[in-house]
Amino acid sequence: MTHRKAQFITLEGVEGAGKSTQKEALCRLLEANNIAYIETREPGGTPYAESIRELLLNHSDEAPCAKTELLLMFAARSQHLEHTILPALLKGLWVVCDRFTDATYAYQGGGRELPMDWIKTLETLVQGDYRPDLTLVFDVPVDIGLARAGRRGALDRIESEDIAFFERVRTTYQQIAARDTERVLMLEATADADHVTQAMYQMLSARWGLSCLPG
Ligand code: Z5A
Repeated sequence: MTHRKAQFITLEGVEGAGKSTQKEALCRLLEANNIAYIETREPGGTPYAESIRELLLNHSDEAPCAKTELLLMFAARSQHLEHTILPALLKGLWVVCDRFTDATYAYQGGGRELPMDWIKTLETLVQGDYRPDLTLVFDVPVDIGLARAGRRGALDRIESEDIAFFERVRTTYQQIAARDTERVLMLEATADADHVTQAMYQMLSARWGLSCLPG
């Protein structure tokens, strides 16, 4: 039977893991199953939160320190949750979101090495007990992901970090997936995009009883 309760789905991974590509494929699957949804992203997802995104990602003479970066991620998230995510779910729309709080654990906790309990405290402050229903982590070796992302052109402020930073990000995602197996599904994303899409469709069909699109 098809699962009809509106779901909050997040997509995660290191740069170039293919989140945006697979987000489009996921949306096609929802459409084929007549499921109404919104697409959104973090940081961002409301005009105010998109302004915070610019502050976070643009290069500037004064870069935010790690604590400022962490607080801005949650400031944007608070706005996004209140003005976009929760209203959509209340209307019965599924929410497909490119990154959410797992990215904060991975980038600010893993990458920047800020204490994970700070992130947990802010998560509780901003979200209470609220968590995504499903998180898809696209896992790819850092060098492959960065090579894919690099082909897109100029790198933003966070994309300009070194390899060791992104290795810590990847390891943190792997740890999250190993710990929270009910909510988080990890997909091996080194293969070509169509293979990754088919693996994702099979996982989602099994979870929600959706009809798969033909390959
Ligand atoms: N950030 C943070 O630090 N803390 C937080 O709490 C949050 C975010 C929420 C913005 O993320 C930045 O904010 C991000 C983390 C940080 N920073 N960095 N650095 P974003 O999601 O907006 O941007 P991104 O992570 O840089 O996404 P991305 O580079 O666009 O990656 P992607 O969406 O995973 O990949 P893609 O666009 O689908 O694909 C990239 C290219 O590879 C493209 O040319 C595709 O055609 C190609 N591709 C995709 N899949 C494949 C496969 N399977 N094979 C070959 N080629 C492929």
